[in-house]
Amino acid sequence: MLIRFAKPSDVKPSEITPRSVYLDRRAFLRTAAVAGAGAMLPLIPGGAQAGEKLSDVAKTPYGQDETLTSMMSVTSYNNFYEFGPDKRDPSRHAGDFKPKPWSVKVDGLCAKPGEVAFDDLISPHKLEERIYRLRCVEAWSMVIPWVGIPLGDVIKRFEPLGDAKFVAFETVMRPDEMIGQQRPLLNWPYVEGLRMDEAMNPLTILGIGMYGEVMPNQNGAPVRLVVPWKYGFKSIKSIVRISFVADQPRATWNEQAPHEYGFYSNVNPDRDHPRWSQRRERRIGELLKRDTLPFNGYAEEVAQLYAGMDLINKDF
Ligand SMILES: Nc1nc2c(c(=O)[nH]1)N[C@H]1C(S)=C(S)[C@@H](COP(=O)(O)O)O[C@H]1N2
Ligand SMILES: [Mo]
Repeated sequence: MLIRFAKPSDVKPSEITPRSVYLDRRAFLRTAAVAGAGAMLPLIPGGAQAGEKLSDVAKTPYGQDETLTSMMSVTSYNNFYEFGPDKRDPSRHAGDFKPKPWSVKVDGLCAKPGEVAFDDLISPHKLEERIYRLRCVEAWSMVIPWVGIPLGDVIKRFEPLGDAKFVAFETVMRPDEMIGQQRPLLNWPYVEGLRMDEAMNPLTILGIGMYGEVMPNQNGAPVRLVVPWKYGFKSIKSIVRISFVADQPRATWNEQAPHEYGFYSNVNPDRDHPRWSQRRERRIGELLKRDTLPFNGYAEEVAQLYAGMDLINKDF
């Protein structure tokens, strides 16, 4: 599904960022200025680290034909139960979360395990901007210009062994900074997993930013998974541990309600959630619903990973 490629130097920001985003950003800056003066701030993306810019980000062809969801929506309508179960909770409560310093423990079935500082995890790789659709299991979706690096390139550096069939991920546990973790909303810490070939697929990235800036706290600072063909909950936020394992690892929502949320959770309009249809979705910021596409529109790249599997009844 590769679309026309333009050299990074050919693409001006004005060509890749729809006008609505600029307008929205101006509105954000205005509100932020007012908030700085001490006014109340219902719509401030609280966790945004003052919009620290990321430099040296290569443009890619991914999603160049898409209309971006506004940064305001993406940073104020979130699922991040560590900060509370309401969509507004993360932007309200993530402001005091400290994503620096950060390190990630890499362990399990690999030749080079270790505890890696955030910079050492990321800096050997070239940062890319990729515009991906994110489809939540709750039937809404967004289009987000992520900044990140292919997970597969990172994985290779740790030299996983032949019997490592899955990769397990774990979110940080910090009840002092994450008020949602002070209650048993979920079985903390949040965990997720991918099969090794899913983790190595070129579409899968470790996201460290969005809209050209470092990852806002409410979106999973400083590093999260982005797996665009799966329901949003597979894209685990604020990762502190990556483990190579032989057997299918635990996954938080799958464990919570196995008949509702499968381990694979590939976006699938033909498989209803037991309590609602997955046929259509509402793009945040749009009025009319649109059809949900198999594998969230990425079938060409990933459908072959599931050849012969029962994606409705067993391997959903
Ligand atoms: N640790 C953690 N990761 C998480 C979640 C969460 O509650 N905790 N929510 C998931 C869900 S359901 C979705 S839809 C996406 C939302 O990402 P966004 O807020 O950046 O849009 O994050 C996913 N990652
Ligand atoms: Mo979600």
